[in-house]
Amino acid sequence: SSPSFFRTGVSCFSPISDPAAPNQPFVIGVTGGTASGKTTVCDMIIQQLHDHRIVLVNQDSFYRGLTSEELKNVQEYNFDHPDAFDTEQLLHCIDTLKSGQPYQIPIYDFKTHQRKTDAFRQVNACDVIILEGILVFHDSRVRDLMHMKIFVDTDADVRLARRIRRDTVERGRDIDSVLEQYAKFVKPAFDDFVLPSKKYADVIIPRGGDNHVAVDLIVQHIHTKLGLHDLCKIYPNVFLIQSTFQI
Ligand code: UZR
Ligand code: MG
Repeated sequence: SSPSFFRTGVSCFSPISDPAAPNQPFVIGVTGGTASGKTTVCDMIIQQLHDHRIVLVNQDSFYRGLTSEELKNVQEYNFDHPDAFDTEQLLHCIDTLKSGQPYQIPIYDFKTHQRKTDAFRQVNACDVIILEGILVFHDSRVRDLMHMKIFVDTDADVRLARRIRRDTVERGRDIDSVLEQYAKFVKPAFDDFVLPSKKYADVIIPRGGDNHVAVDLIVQHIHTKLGLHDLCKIYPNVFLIQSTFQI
């Protein structure tokens, strides 16, 4: 009997090593409650992955602009509900980037609750897409585009304190309106939509951006995946080969 070699039928790893689409970017989803440190965690990941082409897509960019009717009653508008986002457009954005095409991401203004009509952020082909936002795990079609799902888990009191500071300093709001909106919309939507989406996470990061160990581990994992990904790009037809002996 002579040794025979055969293909296991599995390439380097799935799903981005799918030989039909060897150049697809690695998609990471990052969610968590408002002001949990999502953006900080994304920035830390991006800093450590400096040798790869990374695009950060923020779900906030896909807020629908409010109509003049909605603007008249803005304190009644629920920005924390999944319907506040244009999810079809977000899906189109990620699909376009996955196919290697550039995409013009809208620019949303938190002060006017409108999209800029004359400006976009152009993003180009990349190795990694990080999709960040309070409700990026809500829609199964968006979830299904992700290869890695991260939930940033920060205590509600810490988040509220940060939210007050951010909304007053950066988003031109007064404390009373922030607290009212928090009680009326932000907290209920967290309980109804954000927290239940934690079950889809592959990784849960306690304490958000303060957790350097968690971010290091995540970055190591992405490096491993991208290393294999690069090999798949160079040798798209090389499959894992296993030797067996036939008797
Ligand atoms: P992050 N938001 C506003 O306050 N104004 C807007 O025009 C659009 C969104 C808030 C939104 C949500 N809710 O809690 C938060 N409210 O932005 C999401 N109320 O942003 O993920 O950075 O916390
Ligand atoms: Mg943020």
